[in-house]
Amino acid sequence: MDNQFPSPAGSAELELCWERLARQQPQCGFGQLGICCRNCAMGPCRIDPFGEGPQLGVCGADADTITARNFLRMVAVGASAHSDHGRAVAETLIKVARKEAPGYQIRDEYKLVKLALELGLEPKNLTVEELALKVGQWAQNQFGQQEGELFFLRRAPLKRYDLWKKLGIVPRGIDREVVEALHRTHMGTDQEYHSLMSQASRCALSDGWGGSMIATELQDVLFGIPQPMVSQVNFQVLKKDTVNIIVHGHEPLLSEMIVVAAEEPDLIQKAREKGARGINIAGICCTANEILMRHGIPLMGNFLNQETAITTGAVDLMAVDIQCIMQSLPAIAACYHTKIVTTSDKARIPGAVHVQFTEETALEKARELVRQAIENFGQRKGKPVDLPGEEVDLVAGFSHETIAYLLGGMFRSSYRPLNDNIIGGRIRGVAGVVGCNNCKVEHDSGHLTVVKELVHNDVLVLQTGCSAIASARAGLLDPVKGLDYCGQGLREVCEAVGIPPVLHLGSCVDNSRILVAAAAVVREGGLGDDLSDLPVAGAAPEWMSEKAISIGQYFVASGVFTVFGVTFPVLGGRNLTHYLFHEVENELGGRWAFEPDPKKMAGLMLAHIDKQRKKLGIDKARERILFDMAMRREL
Ligand code: SF4
Ligand code: MSK
Repeated sequence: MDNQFPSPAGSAELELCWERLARQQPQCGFGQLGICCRNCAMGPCRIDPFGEGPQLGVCGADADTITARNFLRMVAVGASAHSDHGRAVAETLIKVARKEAPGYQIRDEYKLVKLALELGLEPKNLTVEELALKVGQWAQNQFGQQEGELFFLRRAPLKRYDLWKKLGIVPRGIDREVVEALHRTHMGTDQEYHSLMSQASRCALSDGWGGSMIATELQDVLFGIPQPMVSQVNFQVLKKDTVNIIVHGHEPLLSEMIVVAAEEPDLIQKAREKGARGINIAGICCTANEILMRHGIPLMGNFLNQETAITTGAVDLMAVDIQCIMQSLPAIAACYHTKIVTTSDKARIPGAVHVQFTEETALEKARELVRQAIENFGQRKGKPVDLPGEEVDLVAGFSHETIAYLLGGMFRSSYRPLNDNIIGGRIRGVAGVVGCNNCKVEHDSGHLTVVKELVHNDVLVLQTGCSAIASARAGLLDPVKGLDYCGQGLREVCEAVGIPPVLHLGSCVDNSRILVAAAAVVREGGLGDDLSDLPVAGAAPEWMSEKAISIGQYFVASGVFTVFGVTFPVLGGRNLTHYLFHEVENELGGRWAFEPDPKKMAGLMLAHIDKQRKKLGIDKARERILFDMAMRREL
């Protein structure tokens, strides 16, 4: 519960999330265990976890049903958030194709054509716009599709796809699975926890291999496939003498335009006239990750930095879009000069200024926001600015395509070197460490303990979201400094290829890149024929969002061992907990685990990776060969 930052520059009385958490104590134990239900007006009902009080709700629902319904609702909300993000990108692509979105362009025609060919479209004789329209409309249809199956499921290994079919959990359409999840949790509908969990898998798969994947793919088409680039992270990326704009949330649609507007000479001139050296943009949360990956815009911080960013006194305007935005921001900003601007009709906050973003007027609105920030710079009027810490260098921008290029080269891009190094034992396994901050845990400490322990034990770590920002701040995304944390085997590979031991793959929707990369590793051969055969594990050490539950469930349903820290939302349903932590592995090949101690969490992941290596017959120590220059060149 530590706030590692200095007290706010403007007011000693200001309450931040840590103080509000303290005021919430003691938090409801029934809620923490997932055994309260308010799904109908005969409730709210709660189950006594000690077995002495009521064991059934008024309708007869037991602890497993109640926890399963609550869990499924979390998956549905998480999947809807990611997928609605994907829908917005599809709509933008369509508007760009119809020339209704001035300011945007299709930056990656190569990815558009590649995607079109995968979809079975014939790009020949079509203009880029005509092709983009077809791809955008295809994506839109994936949301409303009523029958059949989502297209991207076929990117999974055949064995996995067949398993999903056999289990009857193939998602039909994205919206349909979210709606059915909500329907099943209505009072008196699905009251069998296995059945509810099947829908949790189907709904979560419609996120990971559906809505999130659509968001990632189409953002790459519109804004370009990320390429590795150098940037910085920390409070120091804000500058005392520039107009500072923070973009925060998840969608890159408006922030891309803010980046364009901030480079326009007349706006820079205006900023200078106000006494600023220039216009500076920095990001928080996943909007930050999106524009970091494609423009190298620096990271101010992650989820738990959104309030402390304002308390630096250096933020002239914070533009927020959707998800993970605290309602407290306008109240905190009121103690400073910062202007909080909401930009999505889906995410309004009392006390914030609202500037409605539309694709048709995006650049115009972006300029308006930059102008407001410039005006507001004048309101600082010599008030104290406190920028703690140091700027830390990082390299980000690792899409699944660029990882293949880096490993295999532009002309034979391939995951073969990765597979060979896993088989040879230089790389023990691969871990996805993702997810939020949670103020119940010391800021970033869960992420950093897990990641450092993994790389020390030769596990290559793939990251997204706020977890990646935590590692960036600790220097783990620096290809030189990051090596200090590595075991010898991982270090040799990272040195040879020139990558950090922790690869930043992007925002929360970009967890879909991890799925695609894992499928490519299976396809490359030598490590089994399903995702569940791989020596890989997933973790969200400091999760807080319902989106994390959806991500966890689609990882588990894709065959991945997945550990969450902080708390786990079904612990009051004993049978359900046993099912998710143990039995489900027999069906899906993946399973959940809960471990609040990050060191032990890493231990569980390493034990799983070793178990997988043994099953694959690659657990025997091989003779260690140090790479000479010729071998490095070959790699
Ligand atoms: Fe209680 Fe059942 Fe209504 Fe839930 S659905 S509030 S358990 S009566
Ligand atoms: S922003 S979902 S706090 S990772 Fe994607 Fe961070 Fe979690 Fe939001």
